[in-house]
Amino acid sequence: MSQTKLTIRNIRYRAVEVPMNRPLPTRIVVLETIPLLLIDLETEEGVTGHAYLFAYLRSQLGLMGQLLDEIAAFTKGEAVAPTELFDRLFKRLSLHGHQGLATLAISGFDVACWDALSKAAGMPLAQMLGGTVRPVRAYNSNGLGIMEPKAAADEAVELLEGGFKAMKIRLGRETLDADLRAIAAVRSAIPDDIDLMSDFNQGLTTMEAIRRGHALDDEGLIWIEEPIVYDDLAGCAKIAAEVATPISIGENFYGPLAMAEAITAEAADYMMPDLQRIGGVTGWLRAAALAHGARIEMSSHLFPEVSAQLMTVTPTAHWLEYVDWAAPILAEPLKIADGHAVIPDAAGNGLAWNEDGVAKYAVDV
Ligand code: SMN
Ligand code: MG
Repeated sequence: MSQTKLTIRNIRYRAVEVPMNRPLPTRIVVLETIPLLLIDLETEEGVTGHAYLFAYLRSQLGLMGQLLDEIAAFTKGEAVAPTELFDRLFKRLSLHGHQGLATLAISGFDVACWDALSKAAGMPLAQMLGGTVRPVRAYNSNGLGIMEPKAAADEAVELLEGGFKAMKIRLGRETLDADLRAIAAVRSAIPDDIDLMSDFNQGLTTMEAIRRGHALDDEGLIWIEEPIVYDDLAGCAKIAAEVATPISIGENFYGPLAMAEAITAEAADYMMPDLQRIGGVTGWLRAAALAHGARIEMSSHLFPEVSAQLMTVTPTAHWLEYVDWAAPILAEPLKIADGHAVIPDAAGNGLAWNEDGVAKYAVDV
């Protein structure tokens, strides 16, 4: 049954902390569990929209929940009109600044709104946005943290499962030589036609990034991600100009205008916004238009379930980042076939809760 109009009734949220299949040591932090906030946007018409937010710290979940309470109080009784509400919410929360948790809360709300709309329309989100349900090329990002070469080689072989043709290795060991040895071990363990992305997780200085970048130019990497702190756009631009391997940034853009600034600064060759930082579906669509205008390839960061749907309507879509982190709490974890994400042919954005998993991993915040 399709609904012509939806009215916001309430926002509910629950916190979980799920274990990872493979803990992920990065240059700056070791991830062992994934704290998630599960959002249910309830409407008067009985359609419920879903989204989840990811926090690096469990304590952030409670703060994001408080911001969602504010958003609920502000939008209760309004039509589910995410594009319009997006701008009003940004203005409303501007006193806190546009960056940070407020943007995350707006993004989660926005994703849940679009889910409710596509459910009411009886369409997958991809179709609702004018795209089609089709396989989306993905790279496997479920591992290859900062680890010894032998362990990295073993893990790389595991990451081929699902027919992946690309995977991402985290870099930023004590020495360049240690990174090169890890790359060599991974390369020797997997077929020649597998592409490798890399990620420094902001761990270097500009000059060290240029030095290591030049050495990595012989490695055939698809990209070097976040070599330095995310908001040093001038430093990023310097590295992108010096290093031949494409530089990719974007997971820490808060809202599409942050991406516009990075494009103006020529801060990177590729852009890879993150659904919960760029502003949900609404923010993503605006970012996709910016990337199109600048003729820059755009990849996704985390949130593969909803991002896969969005990649189908992204003119310069490049690579979907695949992680399985939310699988324990999803009724239908995202399927991968032949290295591509399989968008479910069902109404909505693909997120539904596995209540047993949610109960098992529930935490108080
Ligand atoms: C990353 C993201 C989230 C947690 C750890 C590492 C990484 C990535 O930057 O891009 O996957
Ligand atoms: Mg990254």
